Amino acid sequence: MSTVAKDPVPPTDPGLSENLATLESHILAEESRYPGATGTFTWILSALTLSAKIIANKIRRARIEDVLGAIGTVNATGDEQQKLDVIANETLMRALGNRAGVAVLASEENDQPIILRTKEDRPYCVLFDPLDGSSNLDACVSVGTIFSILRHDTEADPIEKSLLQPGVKQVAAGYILYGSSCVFVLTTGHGVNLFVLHPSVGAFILAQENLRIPKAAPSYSVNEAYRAQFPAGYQKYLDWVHTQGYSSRYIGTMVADIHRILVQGGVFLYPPTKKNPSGKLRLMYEANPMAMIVEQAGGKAYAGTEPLLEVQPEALHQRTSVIMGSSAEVDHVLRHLKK
Ligand code: FDP
Repeated sequence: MSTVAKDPVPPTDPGLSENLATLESHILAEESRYPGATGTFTWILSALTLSAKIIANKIRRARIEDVLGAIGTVNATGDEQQKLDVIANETLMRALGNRAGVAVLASEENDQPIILRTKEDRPYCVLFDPLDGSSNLDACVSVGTIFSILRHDTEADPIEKSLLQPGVKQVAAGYILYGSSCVFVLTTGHGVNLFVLHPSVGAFILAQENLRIPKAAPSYSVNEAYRAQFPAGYQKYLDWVHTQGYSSRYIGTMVADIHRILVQGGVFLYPPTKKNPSGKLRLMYEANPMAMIVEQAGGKAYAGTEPLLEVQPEALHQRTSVIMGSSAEVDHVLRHLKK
């Protein structure tokens, strides 16, 4: 008896979700829900996606084009600048600098913010760390770009003060992780969406909507080499996790460590140390945007025992300690800090 061959089922392309959307089309669709929206915000995001594609491309070719290594200068916060830090910074400045909606730009790589215009028709300030984890570049480890978008305060005098708003005031925040794939994670205050760069098409495609961080996962991420310098509560927490069967993961690029935690759960810590008594990470363009994303995904973020997003900044480049991740894991740390 002969068997009748069934029609072959066409294979599903794992790169394509059912409703194909790019980051820009997704934002435009969201914007259409708000009457009176002008599209200004979408243009700012398009400058960020353009920068991300250029930076991703440059990173991929860095060794061939000899743009790895330090350039012998230090940035506004005293870190040694890598060639790619400067390239990424210039790319973002050039892309964002001609967007009509931006009043003030601020970068980790520049001492002073760049004032573009003070008029009310420029509603936003954009702050960024062009290349987080850049000391890892020579070793081909993942790096990232982090950004925070604030509403411009036209009353601020001098205008730089418009930037000094606590993280709760952010209207949007996100990061681009240049890893085994290039992902763009974005929140506009209504959950977190994840887009992946399709390398041949050159577009960020929506891959996951409303990303939620696992509530708990026995994993912690900290540079444990500094343990003896940490305040006692953090040391007690580390003693505790060692008895609980936790695993430890530390990439040394905050964006990559927090991205892993967003997807798999756990907690990221950068406590105060003797060298950095207020913590190492920069509040306004590293900790605040990552905290907004983690909280929008259902996690928690603290600076010591204070909710991170409530910290009132006093200076653009101010540092902070950081505890962020799955809510139950952050609670375990806080419990030990409060003992
Ligand atoms: P980098 O200096 O390479 O830019 O933001 C600073 C940062 O990296 C974070 O990405 C990273 O988590 C941290 O510093 C690593 O610091 P340690 O080497 O002190 O652990």
